[in-house]
Amino acid sequence: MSETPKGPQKVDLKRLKPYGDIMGDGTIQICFTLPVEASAEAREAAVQLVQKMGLDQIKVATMENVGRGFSMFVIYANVKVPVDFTKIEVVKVEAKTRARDELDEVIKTHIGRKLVVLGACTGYDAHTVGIDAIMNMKGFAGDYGLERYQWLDARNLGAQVLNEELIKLAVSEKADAILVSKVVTQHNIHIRDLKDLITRAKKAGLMDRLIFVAGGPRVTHPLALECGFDAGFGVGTKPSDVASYIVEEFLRRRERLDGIPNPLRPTDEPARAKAPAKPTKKSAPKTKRGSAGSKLVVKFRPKKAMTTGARARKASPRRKAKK
Ligand code: B12
Repeated sequence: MSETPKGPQKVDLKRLKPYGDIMGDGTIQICFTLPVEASAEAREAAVQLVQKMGLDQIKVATMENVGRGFSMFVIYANVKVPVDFTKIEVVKVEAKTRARDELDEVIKTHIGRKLVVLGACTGYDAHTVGIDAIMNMKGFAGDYGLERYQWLDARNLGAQVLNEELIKLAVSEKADAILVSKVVTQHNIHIRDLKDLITRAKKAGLMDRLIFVAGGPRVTHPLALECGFDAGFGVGTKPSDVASYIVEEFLRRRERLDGIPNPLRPTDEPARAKAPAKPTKKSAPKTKRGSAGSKLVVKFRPKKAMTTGARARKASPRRKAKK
């Protein structure tokens, strides 16, 4: 048993380590399965693996057989290396999550019409649960979906929607935002499909006004930016996070394009000048694909994110058009 520390334990943010029972001890719990029966040899193999991961003070808390020929381990061990928390910067979606009532009120008062939001799971992907969680009336984790908002005209198009169909609908329905769910990531199909949508949107001249939001368990905000989207949301996203972003981004963009003051702009932030007739082309910040970590914090991202290489991507697989 370790001694109970006296007084408040000070966190060293420059040398941040996991917390076990003493500040800075670096204790973590790991769980994995080995494809061998539980035995003294299996235990030793597990310990050696954890040692090779660079951890020390290894304690095997649990070793159990799981099915025939497999053993499952729960191990406590200590991380030796810290991270400097004071140097961490993350590219984040720029929006404060607001309540549904507040957002409805903002749209009603400051926009005066319903914002049209189209949601779809695109390409070959048939995983609708994620986009349903965001769009459907009942919502997700106690948070009502976008269909429940009085001032959002939210339409869930379901699964396997073709990018070209989505673009056509965006034009005919005068959509303000497109929400794309990508769950299957095999062979990076999610990236190809997302980029393909943006290429089509650019050809259709939709990039200035339309807000592009991507989501899915392996989608991160930096990845979405890399694909030319405006924002990306991952695991645990709630509908109100997305609605808040759409409303804020709509108002930011309107200020930039039309010079109409953004009522949600923090008072300490300067107003954005009206955009020139031809917006200057700037690249999106370079980010590490799929990682949350990055050197840049994006305050406002101008509409342009595709790299030259991205244009060389192949078309996404498509389902056959409905008759
Ligand atoms: C249910 C399920 C299915 C169901 C889908 C039913 C349906 N109507 O959706 C069925 C059985 C059809 C299915 C089929 C397949 N599946 Co499946 N499936 C799953 C499973 C078990 C759960 C997914 C889920 O519903 N999650 C719950 C939702 C709420 O979470 P979520 O999607 O992450 O959504 C949240 C966030 O990501 C975010 N979000 C999601 N989308 C969006 C969009 C926007 C705009 C925003 C803002 C946010 C957002 O918000 C949500 C709420 O917080 C996962 C494994 C798992 N445990 O995750 C495998 C999984 C996704 N499936 C997988 C695979 C491989 C397949 C198949 C290819 C299997 C096969 N060989 O046939 C097929 C593919 C079919 C197809 N054409 O797409 C793999 C994908 C691997 C990969 N990364 O590519 C997984 C991970 C299983 C695995 N471990 O192998 N599957």
